[in-house]
Amino acid sequence: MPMHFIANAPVRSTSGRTIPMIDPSDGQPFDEIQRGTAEDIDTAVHAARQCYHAVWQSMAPAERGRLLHRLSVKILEHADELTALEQRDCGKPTRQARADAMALARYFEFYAGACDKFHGETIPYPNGFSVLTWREPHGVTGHVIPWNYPMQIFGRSVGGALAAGNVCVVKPAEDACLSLIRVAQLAAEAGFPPGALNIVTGYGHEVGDALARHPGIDHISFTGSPAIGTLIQQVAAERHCPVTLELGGKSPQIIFADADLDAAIPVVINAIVQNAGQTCSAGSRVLIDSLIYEPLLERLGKAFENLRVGPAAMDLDVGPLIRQTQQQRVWDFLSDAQVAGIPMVAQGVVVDEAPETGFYQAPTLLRDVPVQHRLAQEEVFGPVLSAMPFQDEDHAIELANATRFGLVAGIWTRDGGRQFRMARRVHSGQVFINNYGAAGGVELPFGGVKSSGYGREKGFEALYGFTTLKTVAVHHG
Ligand code: TXE
Repeated sequence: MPMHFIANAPVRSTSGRTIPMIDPSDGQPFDEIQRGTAEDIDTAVHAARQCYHAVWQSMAPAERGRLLHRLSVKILEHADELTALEQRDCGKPTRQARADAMALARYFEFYAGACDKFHGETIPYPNGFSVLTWREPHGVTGHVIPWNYPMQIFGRSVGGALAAGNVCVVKPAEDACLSLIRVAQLAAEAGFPPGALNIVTGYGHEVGDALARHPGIDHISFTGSPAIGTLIQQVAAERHCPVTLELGGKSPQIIFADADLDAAIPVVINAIVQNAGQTCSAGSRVLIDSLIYEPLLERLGKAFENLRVGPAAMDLDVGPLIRQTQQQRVWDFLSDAQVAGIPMVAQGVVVDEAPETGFYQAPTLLRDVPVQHRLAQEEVFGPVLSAMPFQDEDHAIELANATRFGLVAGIWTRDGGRQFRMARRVHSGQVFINNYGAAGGVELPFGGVKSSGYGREKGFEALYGFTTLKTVAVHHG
């Protein structure tokens, strides 16, 4: 049975209780994880702190980099196993789960190289002073990981934190954590000292909350819902603990009449059906130039009808949703759409082989979605794309910015001036022009504005968030 992983050893929860793991493809339990407690978090934080003071803090950055690189290699060596774990846990089609394992390895490869290349500055200063800045790790960082991309979000968050010189306590989501327990074991095999990377599983309101409240946690990185992000922020504020929040979005794909539609269509579809739409950066709104609204909707509709949904192992276009409550959430949005008279353009097909007990949802394209409707305002976190027409650039920007979120925007146009005008005016942390996601490169800083959160992970930029700056002024006469 999977255990917590603390100080390089499997640890049973002090609760003596477990949580069943459910396979989203058939809705059946297939394993159990530890139902952690505040006491378990305390044990992990102490192990981390001891490691930080005894070993990690004094380790040469290049040596830390070698450890991260060895972990990256181990992940590649175990890519099939990690793919299978993630697939079972999350219901991901094989290609997606494998891509996630590869991305995880790449994060550790990237951050391995960053360890000994991140440093402070000297500042020109008069009157016999030398002034310099040191980039210092926070110490023990806490990471609350969601279930939609466990390996990827672990890689971007924990990879950056370790590279910056922190040690980590990780609380994966209760729905999907098997791959991360395995990665922590691999880290131990790679030579990580006991306590550098610790995993405590369990429910958010129990271990997640205990992690956020623990005085031994010096920084919290949270990816999840806006509601829990707010809670974490409040809890952290009580002891002025810095927080990085990534809280999802309602990201627009803006398509002008002069766009290369052959290029745009598959990307627009993938941006909403990848991982069954359970992606923080999902392109869940498509804003279409009124000049091409009808013909483009027709083409998108045909593409939706060709999408096939089924069990993860069948490796179709779309797998199941993570759990029944998530399926119910998507159904609620769709029934609200029906009540509001929002027209459905097309739906994909759930294949006959999909067990009735699995959490399947056919990808759905809706049109003329009113900008104030919750379908245009809230994250569905399912394969539901809302289309709406715009008249000109101003109107497109008005619609694009009319939500409380600001994570990603896609802009499709051949007009160079318009590309930059739109990119400047749209409220988002990332803008992709004539693409969406830039193939997810780990080098690209990622994060949001407004209710999508703040702070950046991925890329070199993440290292700023995972460190604090100390200014040192020396007077030498
Ligand atoms: O998220 P939660 P849920 C959005 C998405 C989805 C909705 C609900 O719209 O439909 O959130 O999903 C931990 N203190 N996103 O309910 O609860 C929890 O155990 C500390 C967007 O699954 O926010 C898990 O590890 N931690 C998103 C993590 O928070 C707590 C990814 C996320 O769970 C906690 C996931 C607490 N009190 C959902 N309560 C994205 N940005 O990608 C829960 N958790």
